Amino acid sequence: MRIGIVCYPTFGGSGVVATELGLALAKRGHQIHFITYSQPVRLELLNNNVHYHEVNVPEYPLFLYQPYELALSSKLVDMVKLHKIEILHVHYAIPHAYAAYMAKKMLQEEGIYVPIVTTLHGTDITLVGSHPYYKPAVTFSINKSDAVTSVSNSLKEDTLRLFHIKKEIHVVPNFIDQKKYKPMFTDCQRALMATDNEKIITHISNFREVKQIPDVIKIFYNIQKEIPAKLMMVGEGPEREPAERLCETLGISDKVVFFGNSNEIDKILCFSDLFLLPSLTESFGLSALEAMASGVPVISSNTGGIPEVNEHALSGYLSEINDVADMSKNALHILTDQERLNTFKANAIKVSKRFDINQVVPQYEAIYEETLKSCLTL
Ligand code: GMT
Repeated sequence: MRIGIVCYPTFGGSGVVATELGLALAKRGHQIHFITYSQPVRLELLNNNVHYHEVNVPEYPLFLYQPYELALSSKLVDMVKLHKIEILHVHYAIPHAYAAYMAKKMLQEEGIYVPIVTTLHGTDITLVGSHPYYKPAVTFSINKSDAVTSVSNSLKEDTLRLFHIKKEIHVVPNFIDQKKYKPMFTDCQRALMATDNEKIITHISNFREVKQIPDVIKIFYNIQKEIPAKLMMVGEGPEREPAERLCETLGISDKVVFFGNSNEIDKILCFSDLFLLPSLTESFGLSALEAMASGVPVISSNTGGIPEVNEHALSGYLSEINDVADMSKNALHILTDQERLNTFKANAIKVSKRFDINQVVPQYEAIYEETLKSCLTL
């Protein structure tokens, strides 16, 4: 199949999933066209079947807001025609599903029919999309998609609760390429970050309020009072600076490393002992799954889709949102007994295998085939 993929190319789960999906589909013989405003961060282009097309938005002083949707829909029209793209898979409703619908209508005028598959990732529904300013457009774009998928049952329920949706929503969970996250304990350079007796705790996110960064710091503060430990903070966002200040106030700055955004997530996870994800909401929690696949147990909140990923008392522990005391207690329970830690590490890998790429990618292929078939019969 010739498939066009639209996503956010920056650091962030939806872009990562879209990129990994495109690469996996390319390996399975499909021709993939990424259509985005910059090259997705995890996109390796050394493959005959992978193409990247940049959407340019010419600046014009008259516009207070440059019209990205317009540029994207025009680019989609051009790319569908030029590369004979058969189906468009857009990740994130805003504004991708909206722009794809416009492209579809423009193409129809020329007798070309290209169906749209929209994947909902979470923030497009729970945090941004349900705002009254966006809601009518998001509802419309979802209902006008030819197929809709969501990354967890929880997100499907949220979507049906928050919007008036007439389409069926297929749950296709996020996935992991086990090969990429296979623990490589021999060369993971743990010694660079901590001494042998120190435990390494890690958090990876975009440092937005929803991630509850102060909770991450407080949990670590409680851990390091009891056992030697270091905290690895990976990512960028508005909560980073306040977090650095909080570490200073608590007197733990020398035990916390702020990496900023990193393309070496697998290496960082390789030397981690525990992953913290105390979010307010999370449709799935891809970073938790990536940690688990690397053999890192997860201490998380029990919100949204996280319980579908992190299994309580097996791959880690779940607590109520903001229950720092419970999360700290659970973290110490895992970390203070090496045998128990090893069991949790092994179980984290086992649970992550439920989301193996080879089980999930065929689900998307089936949806593409089904959508193309039903569109042909229209
Ligand atoms: O919140 C983020 O980390 C970014 C956001 C995004 O749009 O990339 O992540 C959302 O999609 C990910 C991939 O499906 C999910 O794993 C995240 O849970 C989800 N974030 C939220 O729901 C807050």
